[in-house]
Amino acid sequence: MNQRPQSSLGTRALGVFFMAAGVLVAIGFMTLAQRPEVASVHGEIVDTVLNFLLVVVGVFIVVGHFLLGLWIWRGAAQTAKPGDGQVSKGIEIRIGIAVIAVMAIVSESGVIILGMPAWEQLYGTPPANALEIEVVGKQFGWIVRYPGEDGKFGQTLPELVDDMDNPLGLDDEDPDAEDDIVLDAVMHVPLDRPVVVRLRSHDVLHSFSVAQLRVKQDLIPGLVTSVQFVATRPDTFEIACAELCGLGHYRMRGLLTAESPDAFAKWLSEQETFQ
Ligand SMILES: [Cu+2]
Repeated sequence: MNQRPQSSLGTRALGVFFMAAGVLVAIGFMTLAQRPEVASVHGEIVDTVLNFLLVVVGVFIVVGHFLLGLWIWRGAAQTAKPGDGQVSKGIEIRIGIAVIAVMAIVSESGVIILGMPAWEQLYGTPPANALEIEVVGKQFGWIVRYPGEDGKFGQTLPELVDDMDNPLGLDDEDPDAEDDIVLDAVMHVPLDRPVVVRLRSHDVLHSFSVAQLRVKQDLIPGLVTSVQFVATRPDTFEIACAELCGLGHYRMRGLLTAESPDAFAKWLSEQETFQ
């Protein structure tokens, strides 16, 4: 029995370790780096969902670690008697299942209830006044296309793709293509107007990401995906690729400028059309 004090000390140290881990996690949550200032309507909701998740999961982790440490500490002071474990095992399992169920229901239902309005804004039916812009990802850059005055995107053909002269492979026999505006990694959007970005990829998976707009949408080869937003803050933001897409992934960047409708109209009128 002369080994007991030592093992009890070790167990208590383990208890303190878990409680300290809980405290450190709590400090980590409170000193988290701030997200960039939000610049879209749905972005406010996205932030609410993120904050909700951080608080709920944070409380689970901190309280969980603290209780674990406390039980280890108290267990170290007790001597196990034969049969102790079996008596309470059934109750322990039931309590465990109940706790897991409550944690899952609270966190999941909170995310769904808070997040549905943002989902509707990001992926719902676009309003009639929405501005449609196409963004095509390729290794390693972004090609941005506006439909021009006719509001229609011209046809593109893979065999016409030419990195220098016709990066999208626009069909010069299609009248809809004549006034299309094709730009290299530069995008402007008007403030307070819904923008639909339709996304295509020329090669592998990419992801169109603008942190301030709280927008991140994958581009999938062979599919057209889309995402919508309403910009609320005038500024120029970085478009980043958020999907590791090859050795040049890090330099797959673009610039998105959100500006007043007048400034946007002026800028658009200054851009060169396809023909
Ligand atoms: Cu990429």
